[in-house]
Amino acid sequence: MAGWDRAGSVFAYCFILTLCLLGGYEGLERDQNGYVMYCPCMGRFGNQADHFLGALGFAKGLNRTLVLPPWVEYKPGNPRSIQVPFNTYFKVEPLTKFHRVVLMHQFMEELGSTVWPQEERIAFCYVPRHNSEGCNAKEGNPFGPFWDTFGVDFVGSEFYRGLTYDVHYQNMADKWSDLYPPSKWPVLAFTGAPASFPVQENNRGLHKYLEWSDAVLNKAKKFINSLPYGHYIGIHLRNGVDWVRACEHVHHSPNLFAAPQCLGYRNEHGKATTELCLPSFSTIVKKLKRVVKATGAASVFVASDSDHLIPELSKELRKMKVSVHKHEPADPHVDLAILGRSKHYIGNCVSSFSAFAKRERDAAGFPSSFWAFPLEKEKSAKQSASATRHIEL
Ligand code: GFB
Repeated sequence: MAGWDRAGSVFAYCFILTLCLLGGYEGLERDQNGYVMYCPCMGRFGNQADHFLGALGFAKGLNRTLVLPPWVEYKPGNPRSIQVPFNTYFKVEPLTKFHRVVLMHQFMEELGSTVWPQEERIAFCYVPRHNSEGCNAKEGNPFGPFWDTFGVDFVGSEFYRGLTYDVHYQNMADKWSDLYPPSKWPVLAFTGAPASFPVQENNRGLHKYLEWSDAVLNKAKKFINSLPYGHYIGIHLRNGVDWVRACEHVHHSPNLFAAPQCLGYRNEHGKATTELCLPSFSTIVKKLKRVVKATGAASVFVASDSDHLIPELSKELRKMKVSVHKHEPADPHVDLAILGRSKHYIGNCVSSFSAFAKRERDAAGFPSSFWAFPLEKEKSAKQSASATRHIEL
């Protein structure tokens, strides 16, 4: 996917200018209540989407317009992140049903120099970063490339120690407004997302305002139409090497990454297990067969960052006359849109990528479940050892 390059900027500028001349467009009006701006500088798509919902809730709580940041992507071998305009993947209009938003490039082109003059560009962070006295908002990748995309340099730092992003909590929104009134601070520009990870429970429902762009949706629909006639089940297999390594820490992190989506935010439904994070092939086959049987599905769609297990799953489901498919070329957003539209979805509870499809389906009232959940008690090492001895006897 192409980034926000020079040709794109020139084209957009000409397009907006033509609209102004033909349609009497008078440009963006300044929001006197101010703006929230941030760099989605942590993680990949799943993490950024969690943060986006939090930032949307935060901007609403503060009654400031949310500046929609581009999505930050990384290409192997490229030392600088690529910034993909927000509306490449999502429509802007549905978000406005919840709150005021503006695309970042539009804000910078039309209001950047007046609302947020260069000499007033202050970076917000909780505490100083990188052993320095300031936010160092442009230090490292993707921080520098992100702000460079819009020609932003900061002249100072502001630490908001003592304040949190939880505007659902007591009078936190008032505290922000008292300390940073929009008349004096028209733009709160955050070094990272003003949101927690994983997404706070209160903000999960905001997902209903995230609708795929036509470009993503059309690719997903084309693929769905190519599947055999009948229902399909969508499954997410997160099994790349980064994930295998991450799952090794599951016992020390009982609510790792997105795990609260099934375990509860206070581990009400148990602690993360290895099977929950990295389900074995037998766990996958057992659950998949059960769901296929219950729904009468004709096919299975597999989304994966690494091994789709197509031959292995096809073999297991042959007797049930169910075929197994993946989308090519690999495209994370199209994969998610296809998962979001299946008859039933089985995701990985720990993965924030999986969590995106679960939230989209929850908003639409579609059913989903997770690998290895509800939890079965994992055998302790002692029990397994004694079981092995027993078999040997
Ligand atoms: O989205 P994400 O933060 O989810 O990062 P997790 C995983 C990335 O892997 C996605 C790719 O953004 C995609 O680029 N990916 C994962 C996939 N699943 C699929 C898939 O089904 N199809 C395609 N096409 N691509 C965690 C991070 O990833 O992984 C943590 O949250 C950490 O920060 C950990 O990096 C190791 O939550 O799954």
